[in-house]
Amino acid sequence: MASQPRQIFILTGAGISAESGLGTFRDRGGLWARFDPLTLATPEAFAADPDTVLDFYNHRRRGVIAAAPNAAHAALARAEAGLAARGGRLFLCTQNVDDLHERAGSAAVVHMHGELLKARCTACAAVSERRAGIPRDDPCPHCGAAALRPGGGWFGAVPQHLDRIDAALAGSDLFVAVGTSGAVYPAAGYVRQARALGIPTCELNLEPSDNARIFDAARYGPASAIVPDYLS
Ligand code: BV8
Repeated sequence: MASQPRQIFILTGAGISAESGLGTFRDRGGLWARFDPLTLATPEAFAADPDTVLDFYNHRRRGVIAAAPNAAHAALARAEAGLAARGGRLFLCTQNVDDLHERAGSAAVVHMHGELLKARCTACAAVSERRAGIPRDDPCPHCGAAALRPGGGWFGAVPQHLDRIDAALAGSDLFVAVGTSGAVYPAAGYVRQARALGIPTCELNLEPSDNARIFDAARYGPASAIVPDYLS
């Protein structure tokens, strides 16, 4: 990594969890190659067929619980602690809905697309921990309404923490994207935002993403190898 930046903005996608056994979305055999996101990952899909959507997310939740963080997750956790010890900051923004960053030791993780191991109440908007599945008509622990939905962010739903993410990006001196195809907005637009602010950018990915030509630098290979190497 270049001279020691003090404020690093890290955006992660499904590729960082691929070697932990969690599928990606748009690779060959990826989730959206097998399932239609518009029938599973939108508010309309849940309204039309809540049982199918709950089954889909309950199945993925079991996969997350069975998975383990890999060396890329661990390297980011170490880098967060190392930067903080030097008075810097690593801002970790993830599109992922798994908890592998937290289980690897990252203390501050911003889940802009929500979290699979949480449930959101469509009646009172409360978010509750939910490691087990969400049975149909399970009452919300806050208001009692039978209105729980999976905690993952859906297409057409406004991602979370957008203002906080924009502020962190504006204050960064390095932007690094890890394991993301650059296909989904507004996350896919952050590299352009960084460039417009004069912030150096780097892509760490298995192969060039949709946004590859926008990055100043890149390293390609499996995240478990290139992320620890890049951050060392
Ligand atoms: C919204 C649900 C309104 C959770 C997902 C412009 C601006 C704003 C919005 C839009 C816009 N244009 C279009 C939109 C609408 C839409 C969108 O972007 N559509 C796309 C398809 C065109 N966006 C939305 O609907 C978003 N909300 O717009 O609200 C708004 C917005 C802003 C302000 C006000 C209002 C909501 C998007 C959330 C979608 N949710 N899933 C779930 O079920 O998990 S989609 C899915 O895509 C996941 O969330 C995932 O996180 C996200 C991104 O995918 P990636 O993580 O990049 O994964 P992918 O498989 O694509 O790529 C994997 C990469 O890893 C590859 O590059 C691969 O090479 C690499 N890789 C693989 N193995 C490895 C590896 N790299 C390293 N090592 C390896 N071993």
